[in-house]
Amino acid sequence: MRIRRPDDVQAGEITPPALYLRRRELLLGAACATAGALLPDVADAEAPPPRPLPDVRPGPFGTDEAPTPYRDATLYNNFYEFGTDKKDPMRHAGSLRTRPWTLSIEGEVAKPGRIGIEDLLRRHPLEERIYRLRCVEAWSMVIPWIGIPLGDVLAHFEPTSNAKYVAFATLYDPEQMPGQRRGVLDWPYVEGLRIDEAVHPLAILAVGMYGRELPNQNGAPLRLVVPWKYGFKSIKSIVTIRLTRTQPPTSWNVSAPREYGFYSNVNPKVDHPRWSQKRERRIGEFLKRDTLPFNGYAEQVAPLYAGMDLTKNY
Ligand SMILES: Nc1nc2c(c(=O)[nH]1)N[C@H]1C(S)=C(S)[C@@H](COP(=O)(O)O)O[C@H]1N2
Ligand SMILES: [Mo]
Repeated sequence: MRIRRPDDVQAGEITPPALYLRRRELLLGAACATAGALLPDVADAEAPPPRPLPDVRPGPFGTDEAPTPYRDATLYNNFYEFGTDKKDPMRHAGSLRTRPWTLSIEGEVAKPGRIGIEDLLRRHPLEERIYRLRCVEAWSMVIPWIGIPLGDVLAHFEPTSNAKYVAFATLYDPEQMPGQRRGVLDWPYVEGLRIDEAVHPLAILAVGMYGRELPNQNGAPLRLVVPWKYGFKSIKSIVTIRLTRTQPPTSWNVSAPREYGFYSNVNPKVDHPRWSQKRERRIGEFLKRDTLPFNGYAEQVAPLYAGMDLTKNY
């Protein structure tokens, strides 16, 4: 497993966007051709793939592993706002209205403000990052995300020197998100990062995947992707980002503090109290594979945790 770094990418390797998107169409086409093999209820509930995102350039830090088929990445999801079954988000997330959508940036910033999703897309160039997503439940996927470095988004609002952490919140609207009528988690879903983690160049706000906008079940129109942390840190359908002086609460830590810590770095040496984190099953594969420290991104992110005991700060 090899992580590509920016300087690894040869000029000739960079596919022109038009060609690139056509390649994605083929990928999607091939994936959709297997639809007939599915249970009818699943096939019926499936929304058509969202709109293509133009002008996406290849970003740094991708993996050269094969992406998970689009269909698997869009019907095996965790998004408790739409139910706790893996297929619930695909079945029910159609009720989420992703336009208009406003992101609010608050707290320890010199210029707090709100920005609409379309303006955000106009303001920042879009990059593709092929990253693994490793769930705490010991499955993983490889997703060609499209996004914006989180640090670039934050910079526009000018974080103050008091900004030590970044807190994120998902939309709270039980009418659009029927799972919020049930007490499985405290709503809205919240997550947090330390500021140095948030501005690390690997952390992105994703607005698309597989050459297209995000499907609702994957966290449209805007979600966090922090590839060296367990999947649950990648909060979906974000409406608020708040810079704070103190460590913010995170949904899974609040619900089960013994099982989920604030850091949640992928760590094969720290087992979940109820199961091992040493291996993982790549969705679509049969045999398990070894889980890598920091999900394979140790070279880039291990220095962020120098001197910390990661068995205590799990
Ligand atoms: N708002 C919200 N964000 C969320 C979740 C959720 O239930 N609600 N689930 C998390 C978990 S546990 C995982 S593994 C990933 C799954 O992302 P995917 O469905 O796109 O694979 O989303 C994370 N983000
Ligand atoms: Mo997860």
